[in-house]
Amino acid sequence: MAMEFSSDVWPDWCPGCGNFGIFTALKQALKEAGVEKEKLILVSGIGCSGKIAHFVNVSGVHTLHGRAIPFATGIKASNPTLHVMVHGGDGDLLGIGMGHFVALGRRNAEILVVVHNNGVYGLTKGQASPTLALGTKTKSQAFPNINQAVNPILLGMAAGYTFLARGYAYNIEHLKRLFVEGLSHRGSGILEIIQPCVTWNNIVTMDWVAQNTYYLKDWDPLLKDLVQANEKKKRIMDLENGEKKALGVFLKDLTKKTHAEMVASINRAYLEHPPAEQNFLANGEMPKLDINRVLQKYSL
Ligand SMILES: Cc1ncc(C[n+]2csc(CCOP(=O)(O)OP(=O)(O)O)c2C)c(N)n1
Ligand code: SF4
Ligand SMILES: [Mg+2]
Repeated sequence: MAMEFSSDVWPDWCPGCGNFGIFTALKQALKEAGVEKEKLILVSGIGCSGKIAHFVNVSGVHTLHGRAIPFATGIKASNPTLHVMVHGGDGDLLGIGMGHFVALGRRNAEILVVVHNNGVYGLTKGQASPTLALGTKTKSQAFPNINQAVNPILLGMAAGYTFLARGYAYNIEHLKRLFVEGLSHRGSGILEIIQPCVTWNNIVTMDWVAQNTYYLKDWDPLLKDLVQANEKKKRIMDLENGEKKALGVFLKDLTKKTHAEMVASINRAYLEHPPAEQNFLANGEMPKLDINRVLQKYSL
């Protein structure tokens, strides 16, 4: 099932890694949502999480540490008909890439940012990441964490993201629904996923998640009217200040224009003739670039 979205690259995450759950839920969601492979671009950063771009059989870029969002923003801006999603680790998106994380919320470009939140820098052997709670000591740290944690949902809300959700890597059915909803949202979205790292984070385990999370019930994420905005945001802050972490869709804000609509408001030709469909002329002629030579040079 959903095998058509598996590439022929072997997923080499550690056995039991939460990334497998994310991978499975994503493939099922793409199938259920009827996403055309050719229309989806998956952009990832550097980290264990970033490898997912090789494993999903869609177009993708495995880019630089912290720079997946600007890559994705450029792709979406040059061709607004594409579906674009970003996958990155908590270190990638909220450490080195935090400036870009905030900038995307301000733009409301239609990009879903998937935060693989494992509380550590998994690929580089388990250092504390920006989402690790103050005072936590995982097995690769000499001392408990002395820094306050960043909350991706609250930071995303402050930055202006219009879709906010949190899932859990091992609840594939629930996570699949979050992916489907996030992919259909018209605006910048964050899907934070609690992703156990079985090798380095011995604190956020399946037992920890069972005891410290709950599923949102009777919660309406829709925001259609600016008058309700402050009340809705205050309620999300109250949820996030609770002792346990809520799982589900917090916000689906339909009050803001998308980045593409904003660009079109200052450039009327933009949506009809986006940059990806324009010819690049050099001295009135197409430049003589043989793209096949470039592709041959960099292909395996
Ligand atoms: C510019 C730059 N700085 C540092 C690194 C080293 N580095 C590689 S992955 C990584 C952190 C990975 O942590 P995270 O983003 O949380 O991803 P995870 O491995 O946990 O999925 C770091 C610091 C790098 N590759 N490039
Ligand atoms: S180090 Fe952690 S995050 Fe990386 S593959 Fe292994 S279990 Fe997964
Ligand atoms: Mg991480």
